Amino acid sequence: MEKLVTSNDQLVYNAFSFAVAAMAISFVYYLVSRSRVSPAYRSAVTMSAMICGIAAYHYWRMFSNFADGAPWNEGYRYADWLLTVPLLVAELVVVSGVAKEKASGLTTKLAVAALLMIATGYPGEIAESGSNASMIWFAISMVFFVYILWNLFAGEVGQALKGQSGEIGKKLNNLRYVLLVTWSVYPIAYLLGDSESFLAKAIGLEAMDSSTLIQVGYTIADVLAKPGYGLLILGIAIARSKAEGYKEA
Ligand code: RET
Repeated sequence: MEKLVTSNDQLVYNAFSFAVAAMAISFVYYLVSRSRVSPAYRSAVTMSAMICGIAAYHYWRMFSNFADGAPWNEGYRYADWLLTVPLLVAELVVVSGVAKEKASGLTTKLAVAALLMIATGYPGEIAESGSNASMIWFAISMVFFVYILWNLFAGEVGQALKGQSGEIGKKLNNLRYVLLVTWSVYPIAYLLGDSESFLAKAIGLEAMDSSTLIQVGYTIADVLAKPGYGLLILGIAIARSKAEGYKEA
């Protein structure tokens, strides 16, 4: 094993170690929390557990990869996102209050968009910094990103949310803003991590260790967007269960 010499390396090492712990314990927490919500919303909590379990595995792989000083494999991160991002949108539909007849079609649309967003981001991520390929794939991936956000704020999910007031309406509104803010970190980190990108140049990041920034940035965003977002989903599922007369086990 090579020594981790710089403070940049230590920062990445610690961030990955923290993420393994956060994801693993959240996996257990969501598994045992299923009985707190009525059967109608259990699939959402199950999906939170799946998301955190998948992430715990991938962060463990990234942590070991990094600690061993092996050549960096960005594929772990994208494999994780490919599995977890469609689940994140699917669990949102479960608690959103979209009519049952519409829910499965909507889940498919959003999950496919999420999949394509990640799949088209990957070739850009591994392309050379500042290359045309890096920016073209970024633009293609952004189209799917914007489509998902559009759906949450104006499309079918947006419409469903409009009709919901009170505590549940407020919680759902918070959920989509948390999604908006945490998900926006990814394309920004992508641009900052590409030291030749217009954004990195504009704020003078060329001289910085951009791979540290991108890895730590993605890690913080992942902890907020998976276990953190899962807490909001659980809160909505509990509120809906109560409103429908379910008694917590
Ligand atoms: C990429 C490539 C560049 C363009 C865009 C991207 C978006 C990534 C997103 C990832 C979300 C991940 C989550 C993970 C888990 O918890 C792929 C960086 C738009 C939005 C929420």
